[in-house]
Amino acid sequence: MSTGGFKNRVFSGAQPSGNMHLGNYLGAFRNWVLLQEEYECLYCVVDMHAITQWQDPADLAASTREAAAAYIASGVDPKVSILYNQSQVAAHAELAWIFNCVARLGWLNRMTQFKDKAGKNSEQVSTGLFVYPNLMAADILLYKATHVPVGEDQKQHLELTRDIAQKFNHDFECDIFPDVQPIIQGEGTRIMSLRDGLKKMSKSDPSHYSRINLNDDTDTLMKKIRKAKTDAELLPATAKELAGRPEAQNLVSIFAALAGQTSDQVCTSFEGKGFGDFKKALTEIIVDKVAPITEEMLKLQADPSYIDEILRFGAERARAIAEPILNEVKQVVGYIR
Ligand code: AQP
Repeated sequence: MSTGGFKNRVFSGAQPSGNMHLGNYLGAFRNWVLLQEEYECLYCVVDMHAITQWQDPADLAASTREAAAAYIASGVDPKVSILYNQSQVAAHAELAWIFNCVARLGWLNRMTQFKDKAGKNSEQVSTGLFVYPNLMAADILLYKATHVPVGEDQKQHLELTRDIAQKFNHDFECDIFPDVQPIIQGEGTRIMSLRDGLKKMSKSDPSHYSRINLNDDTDTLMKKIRKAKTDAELLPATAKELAGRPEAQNLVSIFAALAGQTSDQVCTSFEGKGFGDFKKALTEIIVDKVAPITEEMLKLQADPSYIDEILRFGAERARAIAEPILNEVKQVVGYIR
Protein backbone atom coordinates (compact mmCIF):
# COMPACT_ATOMS: atom_id res chain seq x y z
CA MET A 1 0.00 0.00 0.00
CA SER A 2 1.23 3.53 -0.58
CA THR A 3 0.28 7.17 0.04
CA GLY A 4 1.86 9.54 -2.48
CA GLY A 5 4.86 7.25 -2.81
CA PHE A 6 5.04 6.66 0.96
CA LYS A 7 4.33 3.33 2.63
CA ASN A 8 1.20 3.48 4.82
CA ARG A 9 2.68 3.59 8.28
CA VAL A 10 1.18 4.52 11.64
CA PHE A 11 2.99 6.10 14.57
CA SER A 12 1.46 6.79 17.95
CA GLY A 13 2.46 6.91 21.59
CA ALA A 14 1.54 7.77 25.14
CA GLN A 15 3.55 9.37 27.91
CA PRO A 16 4.60 7.14 30.78
CA SER A 17 3.61 9.65 33.40
CA GLY A 18 1.65 7.15 35.52
CA ASN A 19 -2.07 6.42 35.81
CA MET A 20 -2.94 5.09 32.36
CA HIS A 21 -6.67 5.71 32.15
CA LEU A 22 -9.91 4.99 30.32
CA GLY A 23 -9.39 8.08 28.12
CA ASN A 24 -6.06 6.67 26.92
CA TYR A 25 -7.75 3.35 26.20
CA LEU A 26 -10.78 4.73 24.36
CA GLY A 27 -9.01 7.59 22.61
CA ALA A 28 -5.89 5.65 21.67
CA PHE A 29 -5.03 2.05 22.58
CA ARG A 30 -8.13 0.26 21.36
CA ASN A 31 -7.90 2.07 18.02
CA TRP A 32 -4.24 1.13 17.72
CA VAL A 33 -5.26 -2.52 17.93
CA LEU A 34 -7.60 -2.19 14.95
CA LEU A 35 -4.95 -0.42 12.87
CA GLN A 36 -2.47 -3.28 13.26
CA GLU A 37 -4.31 -5.24 10.58
CA GLU A 38 -4.13 -2.56 7.94
CA TYR A 39 -0.90 -0.64 8.57
CA GLU A 40 2.66 -1.12 9.66
CA CYS A 41 2.43 0.32 13.18
CA LEU A 42 4.94 1.79 15.60
CA TYR A 43 3.62 2.25 19.13
CA CYS A 44 6.02 4.11 21.33
CA VAL A 45 6.16 4.76 25.06
CA VAL A 46 7.30 8.37 24.86
CA ASP A 47 9.54 8.59 27.91
CA MET A 48 11.44 11.57 26.47
CA HIS A 49 8.18 13.52 26.38
CA ALA A 50 7.38 12.44 29.93
CA ILE A 51 10.47 14.16 31.39
CA THR A 52 9.35 17.55 30.06
CA GLN A 53 7.68 17.61 33.48
CA TRP A 54 9.45 16.24 36.57
CA GLN A 55 9.34 12.44 36.86
CA ASP A 56 10.92 10.59 39.72
CA PRO A 57 13.47 8.27 38.03
CA ALA A 58 12.24 5.16 39.85
CA ASP A 59 8.65 5.97 38.94
CA LEU A 60 9.57 6.64 35.30
CA ALA A 61 10.93 3.13 34.80
CA ALA A 62 7.84 1.61 36.44
CA SER A 63 5.48 3.86 34.46
CA THR A 64 7.25 2.98 31.21
CA ARG A 65 6.63 -0.71 31.90
CA GLU A 66 3.06 0.08 32.95
CA ALA A 67 2.42 1.86 29.66
CA ALA A 68 3.90 -1.01 27.65
CA ALA A 69 1.77 -3.44 29.65
CA ALA A 70 -1.32 -1.31 28.97
CA TYR A 71 -0.66 -1.37 25.22
CA ILE A 72 -0.22 -5.15 25.19
CA ALA A 73 -3.15 -5.83 27.53
CA SER A 74 -5.34 -3.67 25.27
CA GLY A 75 -4.43 -5.92 22.33
CA VAL A 76 -1.29 -4.45 20.75
CA ASP A 77 0.72 -7.43 19.53
CA PRO A 78 4.44 -6.73 19.99
CA LYS A 79 5.31 -9.33 17.37
CA VAL A 80 3.22 -7.53 14.78
CA SER A 81 3.52 -3.86 15.80
CA ILE A 82 6.78 -2.24 16.79
CA LEU A 83 6.48 -1.51 20.51
CA TYR A 84 9.37 0.32 22.17
CA ASN A 85 10.31 3.22 24.41
CA GLN A 86 11.46 6.41 22.74
CA SER A 87 14.75 6.95 24.62
CA GLN A 88 16.16 3.71 23.19
CA VAL A 89 16.13 5.24 19.71
CA ALA A 90 18.48 8.24 19.81
CA ALA A 91 17.41 9.34 16.33
CA HIS A 92 14.24 10.88 17.88
CA ALA A 93 16.42 13.42 19.70
CA GLU A 94 18.63 14.08 16.66
CA LEU A 95 15.71 14.81 14.37
CA ALA A 96 13.97 16.87 17.07
CA TRP A 97 17.02 19.17 17.20
CA ILE A 98 16.82 19.74 13.46
CA PHE A 99 13.11 20.49 13.82
CA ASN A 100 13.87 22.96 16.63
CA CYS A 101 15.68 24.86 13.89
CA VAL A 102 12.80 24.52 11.39
CA ALA A 103 9.75 25.32 13.55
CA ARG A 104 9.08 29.00 14.22
CA LEU A 105 8.70 30.49 17.67
CA GLY A 106 5.33 31.95 16.69
CA TRP A 107 4.02 28.47 15.82
CA LEU A 108 4.94 27.10 19.25
CA ASN A 109 3.54 30.18 20.97
CA ARG A 110 0.13 29.21 19.61
CA MET A 111 0.08 25.71 21.14
CA THR A 112 -2.83 25.58 23.57
CA GLN A 113 -1.59 22.46 25.38
CA PHE A 114 1.57 24.34 26.43
CA LYS A 115 -0.57 27.18 27.74
CA ASP A 116 -2.79 24.71 29.64
CA LYS A 117 0.13 22.80 31.13
CA ALA A 118 2.29 25.83 31.93
CA GLY A 119 -0.63 27.84 33.32
CA LYS A 120 0.48 31.00 35.08
CA ASN A 121 3.86 29.42 35.70
CA SER A 122 5.28 29.64 32.16
CA GLU A 123 8.59 31.22 33.26
CA GLN A 124 9.31 28.22 35.48
CA VAL A 125 8.44 25.25 33.21
CA SER A 126 11.16 23.39 31.30
CA THR A 127 12.12 24.52 27.81
CA GLY A 128 11.49 20.88 26.88
CA LEU A 129 7.78 21.40 27.53
CA PHE A 130 7.77 24.33 25.12
CA VAL A 131 9.45 22.42 22.27
CA TYR A 132 7.52 19.21 23.00
CA PRO A 133 5.56 19.51 19.70
CA ASN A 134 8.85 19.54 17.74
CA LEU A 135 9.84 16.25 19.37
CA MET A 136 6.39 14.89 18.54
CA ALA A 137 6.93 15.89 14.90
CA ALA A 138 10.28 14.09 14.98
CA ASP A 139 8.66 10.96 16.46
CA ILE A 140 6.29 10.76 13.53
CA LEU A 141 8.46 11.92 10.65
CA LEU A 142 11.48 9.85 11.70
CA TYR A 143 9.57 6.89 10.29
CA LYS A 144 7.86 8.83 7.49
CA ALA A 145 4.61 7.80 9.15
CA THR A 146 1.63 8.64 6.96
CA HIS A 147 -1.11 8.27 9.60
CA VAL A 148 -1.37 9.16 13.27
CA PRO A 149 -4.32 8.05 15.41
CA VAL A 150 -4.91 10.82 17.94
CA GLY A 151 -7.44 12.08 20.43
CA GLU A 152 -9.02 15.49 19.72
CA ASP A 153 -6.53 17.04 22.16
CA GLN A 154 -3.57 16.24 19.90
CA LYS A 155 -5.01 17.70 16.68
CA GLN A 156 -3.17 20.99 16.99
CA HIS A 157 0.18 19.25 17.52
CA LEU A 158 -0.42 17.15 14.45
CA GLU A 159 -1.11 20.27 12.40
CA LEU A 160 2.26 21.56 13.56
CA THR A 161 3.89 18.31 12.45
CA ARG A 162 2.43 18.88 8.98
CA ASP A 163 3.72 22.47 8.97
CA ILE A 164 7.21 21.33 9.98
CA ALA A 165 7.25 18.62 7.29
CA GLN A 166 6.16 21.12 4.64
CA LYS A 167 8.65 23.78 5.70
CA PHE A 168 11.49 21.25 5.82
CA ASN A 169 10.62 19.92 2.36
CA HIS A 170 10.33 23.49 1.06
CA ASP A 171 13.49 24.93 2.68
CA PHE A 172 15.69 22.01 1.65
CA GLU A 173 13.98 21.55 -1.74
CA CYS A 174 13.19 17.90 -1.20
CA ASP A 175 10.18 15.68 -0.62
CA ILE A 176 11.50 13.57 2.21
CA PHE A 177 8.49 13.91 4.48
CA PRO A 178 4.93 12.81 3.75
CA ASP A 179 1.75 14.75 4.42
CA VAL A 180 0.67 13.14 7.69
CA GLN A 181 -3.03 12.37 8.17
CA PRO A 182 -4.76 12.18 11.57
CA ILE A 183 -7.00 9.21 12.27
CA ILE A 184 -9.69 10.33 14.74
CA GLN A 185 -12.15 7.55 15.29
CA GLY A 186 -15.73 7.34 16.56
CA GLU A 187 -16.95 7.84 20.09
CA GLY A 188 -14.42 8.27 22.89
CA THR A 189 -12.02 10.63 21.19
CA ARG A 190 -12.32 13.05 24.11
CA ILE A 191 -13.20 11.52 27.46
CA MET A 192 -13.71 14.08 30.18
CA SER A 193 -12.98 14.10 33.91
CA LEU A 194 -15.57 12.34 36.09
CA ARG A 195 -15.46 15.35 38.42
CA ASP A 196 -15.70 18.12 35.83
CA GLY A 197 -17.22 17.49 32.41
CA LEU A 198 -15.37 20.45 30.93
CA LYS A 199 -11.91 19.11 31.79
CA LYS A 200 -10.16 16.28 29.91
CA MET A 201 -9.67 13.01 31.79
CA SER A 202 -5.96 13.20 32.47
CA LYS A 203 -3.17 11.21 34.16
CA SER A 204 -1.92 14.26 36.01
CA ASP A 205 -5.26 15.35 37.50
CA PRO A 206 -4.61 15.38 41.27
CA SER A 207 -8.09 13.94 41.94
CA HIS A 208 -8.12 10.14 41.73
CA TYR A 209 -11.89 10.34 41.36
CA SER A 210 -11.50 12.26 38.10
CA ARG A 211 -10.48 9.19 36.10
CA ILE A 212 -10.81 5.44 35.76
CA ASN A 213 -7.29 4.04 35.87
CA LEU A 214 -6.64 0.90 33.86
CA ASN A 215 -5.20 -0.68 36.99
CA ASP A 216 -8.13 0.18 39.29
CA ASP A 217 -9.64 -2.82 41.03
CA THR A 218 -13.36 -3.43 40.64
CA ASP A 219 -14.31 -1.89 44.00
CA THR A 220 -12.40 1.30 43.28
CA LEU A 221 -13.89 1.49 39.84
CA MET A 222 -17.45 1.07 41.16
CA LYS A 223 -16.85 3.77 43.78
CA LYS A 224 -15.55 6.17 41.15
CA ILE A 225 -18.64 5.73 38.96
CA ARG A 226 -20.91 6.10 41.99
CA LYS A 227 -19.20 9.38 42.85
CA ALA A 228 -19.05 10.63 39.25
CA LYS A 229 -20.64 14.07 38.97
CA THR A 230 -24.06 14.19 37.26
CA ASP A 231 -27.07 16.50 37.32
CA ALA A 232 -30.63 16.23 38.59
CA GLU A 233 -32.31 15.70 35.19
CA LEU A 234 -33.34 12.44 33.53
CA LEU A 235 -31.69 11.07 30.40
CA PRO A 236 -33.22 12.53 27.24
CA ALA A 237 -34.25 10.78 24.01
CA THR A 238 -31.43 12.18 21.88
CA ALA A 239 -27.79 13.10 22.37
CA LYS A 240 -28.52 16.62 21.11
CA GLU A 241 -30.61 17.28 24.19
CA LEU A 242 -27.56 16.66 26.38
CA ALA A 243 -26.16 20.04 25.31
CA GLY A 244 -25.20 22.11 28.33
CA ARG A 245 -24.93 18.96 30.50
CA PRO A 246 -21.22 18.14 30.11
CA GLU A 247 -21.04 15.46 32.84
CA ALA A 248 -24.09 13.61 31.51
CA GLN A 249 -22.77 13.94 27.98
CA ASN A 250 -19.44 12.44 29.06
CA LEU A 251 -20.95 9.42 30.82
CA VAL A 252 -23.21 8.71 27.84
CA SER A 253 -20.25 9.00 25.52
CA ILE A 254 -18.18 6.57 27.65
CA PHE A 255 -21.05 4.08 27.59
CA ALA A 256 -21.44 4.50 23.83
CA ALA A 257 -17.71 4.02 23.18
CA LEU A 258 -17.58 0.84 25.26
CA ALA A 259 -20.82 -0.58 23.86
CA GLY A 260 -19.88 0.17 20.26
CA GLN A 261 -22.95 2.41 19.93
CA THR A 262 -23.60 6.06 19.20
CA SER A 263 -24.60 8.46 21.99
CA ASP A 264 -28.02 8.69 20.32
CA GLN A 265 -28.51 4.94 20.63
CA VAL A 266 -27.56 5.06 24.30
CA CYS A 267 -30.05 7.90 24.91
CA THR A 268 -32.79 5.91 23.18
CA SER A 269 -32.12 2.93 25.48
CA PHE A 270 -32.09 5.00 28.68
CA GLU A 271 -34.65 7.69 27.82
CA GLY A 272 -36.49 8.89 30.95
CA LYS A 273 -34.19 6.99 33.33
CA GLY A 274 -32.28 8.65 36.17
CA PHE A 275 -28.55 8.38 36.82
CA GLY A 276 -29.02 5.66 39.44
CA ASP A 277 -30.12 3.18 36.75
CA PHE A 278 -27.72 4.51 34.16
CA LYS A 279 -24.69 4.34 36.45
CA LYS A 280 -25.49 0.69 37.28
CA ALA A 281 -25.39 -0.22 33.58
CA LEU A 282 -22.32 1.96 33.04
CA THR A 283 -20.46 0.27 35.90
CA GLU A 284 -21.28 -3.14 34.44
CA ILE A 285 -19.96 -2.32 31.02
CA ILE A 286 -16.81 -0.65 32.37
CA VAL A 287 -16.03 -3.62 34.62
CA ASP A 288 -16.72 -5.99 31.74
CA LYS A 289 -14.28 -4.20 29.41
CA VAL A 290 -11.63 -2.92 31.81
CA ALA A 291 -11.23 -5.84 34.29
CA PRO A 292 -9.63 -8.21 31.72
CA ILE A 293 -7.18 -5.45 30.72
CA THR A 294 -6.29 -4.79 34.37
CA GLU A 295 -5.74 -8.47 34.98
CA GLU A 296 -3.46 -8.84 31.97
CA MET A 297 -1.52 -5.68 32.89
CA LEU A 298 -0.84 -6.99 36.39
CA LYS A 299 0.36 -10.31 34.98
CA LEU A 300 2.74 -8.55 32.58
CA GLN A 301 4.03 -6.12 35.19
CA ALA A 302 4.88 -9.01 37.49
CA ASP A 303 7.71 -9.86 35.05
CA PRO A 304 9.58 -6.59 34.31
CA SER A 305 12.39 -8.37 32.45
CA TYR A 306 9.86 -9.75 29.95
CA ILE A 307 8.56 -6.23 29.25
CA ASP A 308 12.13 -4.90 28.95
CA GLU A 309 12.93 -7.61 26.42
CA ILE A 310 9.88 -6.65 24.33
CA LEU A 311 10.93 -2.98 24.44
CA ARG A 312 14.51 -3.80 23.39
CA PHE A 313 13.29 -5.94 20.50
CA GLY A 314 10.94 -3.15 19.38
CA ALA A 315 13.70 -0.53 19.64
CA GLU A 316 15.92 -2.62 17.39
CA ARG A 317 13.18 -2.80 14.76
CA ALA A 318 12.47 0.94 15.11
CA ARG A 319 16.16 1.84 14.69
CA ALA A 320 16.31 -0.22 11.50
CA ILE A 321 13.60 1.99 9.95
CA ALA A 322 14.78 5.28 11.48
CA GLU A 323 18.49 5.20 10.66
CA PRO A 324 18.31 5.35 6.84
CA ILE A 325 15.66 8.10 7.07
CA LEU A 326 17.77 10.16 9.48
CA ASN A 327 20.79 9.69 7.20
CA GLU A 328 18.75 10.99 4.28
CA VAL A 329 17.79 14.05 6.38
CA LYS A 330 21.40 14.66 7.45
CA GLN A 331 22.57 14.56 3.87
CA VAL A 332 19.92 17.08 2.79
CA VAL A 333 20.80 19.38 5.71
CA GLY A 334 24.47 19.29 4.71
CA TYR A 335 26.04 17.44 7.64
CA ILE A 336 29.33 15.69 6.81
CA ARG A 337 28.92 11.99 7.66
N1 AQP B 1 -9.23 12.14 28.00
C1 AQP B 1 -8.86 11.58 26.86
N2 AQP B 1 -9.80 11.20 25.95
C2 AQP B 1 -9.43 10.62 24.78
N3 AQP B 1 -8.16 10.38 24.44
C3 AQP B 1 -7.19 10.74 25.32
N4 AQP B 1 -5.85 10.64 25.30
C4 AQP B 1 -5.33 11.14 26.44
N5 AQP B 1 -6.32 11.58 27.22
C5 AQP B 1 -7.49 11.35 26.57
C6 AQP B 1 -5.11 10.08 24.17
O1 AQP B 1 -4.22 9.11 24.68
C7 AQP B 1 -3.02 9.13 23.92
C8 AQP B 1 -1.85 9.24 24.83
O2 AQP B 1 -1.86 10.49 25.47
P1 AQP B 1 -0.67 10.91 26.43
O3 AQP B 1 -0.77 10.16 27.66
O4 AQP B 1 0.63 10.81 25.76
O5 AQP B 1 -0.81 12.44 26.60
P2 AQP B 1 -1.89 13.35 27.14
O6 AQP B 1 -2.90 13.61 26.08
O7 AQP B 1 -1.16 14.52 27.69
O8 AQP B 1 -2.57 12.51 28.31
P3 AQP B 1 -2.93 12.98 29.74
O9 AQP B 1 -3.64 11.89 30.40
O10 AQP B 1 -3.60 14.32 29.74
O11 AQP B 1 -1.51 13.04 30.41
P4 AQP B 1 -0.86 14.14 31.29
O12 AQP B 1 -1.82 14.41 32.38
O13 AQP B 1 0.40 13.47 31.77
O14 AQP B 1 -0.62 15.29 30.40
C9 AQP B 1 -3.13 10.31 22.94
O15 AQP B 1 -3.50 9.81 21.67
C10 AQP B 1 -4.22 11.14 23.54
O16 AQP B 1 -4.93 11.85 22.55
